[in-house]
Amino acid sequence: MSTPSLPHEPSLRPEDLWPRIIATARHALATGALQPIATDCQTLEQRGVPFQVRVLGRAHLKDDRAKREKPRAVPFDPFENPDPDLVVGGLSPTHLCLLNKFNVVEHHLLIVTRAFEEQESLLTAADFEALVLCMDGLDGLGFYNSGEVAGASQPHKHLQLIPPLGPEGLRVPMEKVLSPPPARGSVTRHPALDFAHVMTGLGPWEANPTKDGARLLEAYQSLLAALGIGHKLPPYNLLTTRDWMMLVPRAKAESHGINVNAMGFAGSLLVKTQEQLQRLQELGPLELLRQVAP
Ligand code: B4P
Repeated sequence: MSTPSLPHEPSLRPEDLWPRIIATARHALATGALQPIATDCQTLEQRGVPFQVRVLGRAHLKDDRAKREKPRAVPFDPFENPDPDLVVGGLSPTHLCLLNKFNVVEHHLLIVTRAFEEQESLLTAADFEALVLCMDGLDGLGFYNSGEVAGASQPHKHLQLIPPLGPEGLRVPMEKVLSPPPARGSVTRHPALDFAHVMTGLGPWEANPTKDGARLLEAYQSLLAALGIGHKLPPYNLLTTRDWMMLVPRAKAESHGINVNAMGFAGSLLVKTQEQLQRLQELGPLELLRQVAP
């Protein structure tokens, strides 16, 4: 276990986050540290959800990368000593904010622990406080893929945050059917969504990282309790905005060759080929989500 040897610079302030993201991304593109993955984006509407389906321009996903990269004697942890060109800034004594090196969505953030922690471990007050520090500056979707079956490829603990995907100013396509969010403290299932999930409302955002972090932690614990999950965690995806939180327990990593991570349940899917796109059109996105989270 080691801590990145980055200087403990003053923590990022919410108002500085967006300009820092833009400046870091510009620099990281110039140095080649940032390697965006090009996709074509199409809309596939089902039951009122305008799913965004991104179709890969070239082989670049984890399966393809693994085939091309030389095997390493010791597994490589990209978050142990992150590339300084990708570091947006320090968030707290325990967490850093980085750019996702292989981003599909622009300005995709990773919120990683400075010291190694398992991706499968329970999320803590410190994790949520770091996440809300970023959500204060960027009102998007925060998410967590816990376990390989839930889409995680890196075992070092990392939450993720993406800017609003739309359409029409929505944070994510799924918000088209999720608003208004449930009341704070009430745990529900959305009747139009067939995949396994529970969700809750978060009440008004206070722009106070300690209070908002505590509220997110309380919501997360209530969702785990509603599913009867104790300390032995199954693979799951957690999705959160400033207004609502959803937890999806996972049975399978993929169906019909299409991998699904938390973004799928937000209404954004990624396919590798035109054949997969056609399969998805025949099946319908909600059926794909049901098959990986029955
Ligand atoms: P994980 O939780 O472990 O995995 P993931 O987001 O599902 O991405 P994965 O790595 O499995 O990517 P995939 O090929 O399927 O997150 C780890 C993150 O760390 C990844 O985002 C990875 O890119 C990033 N990372 C790896 N090495 C890094 C380094 N040295 N420095 C900084 N970051 C590093 O998919 C490729 C890309 O497509 C990923 O960015 C993923 O987020 C994105 N993507 C997957 N599904 C998507 C969807 N439905 N819509 C839009 N984008 C999607």
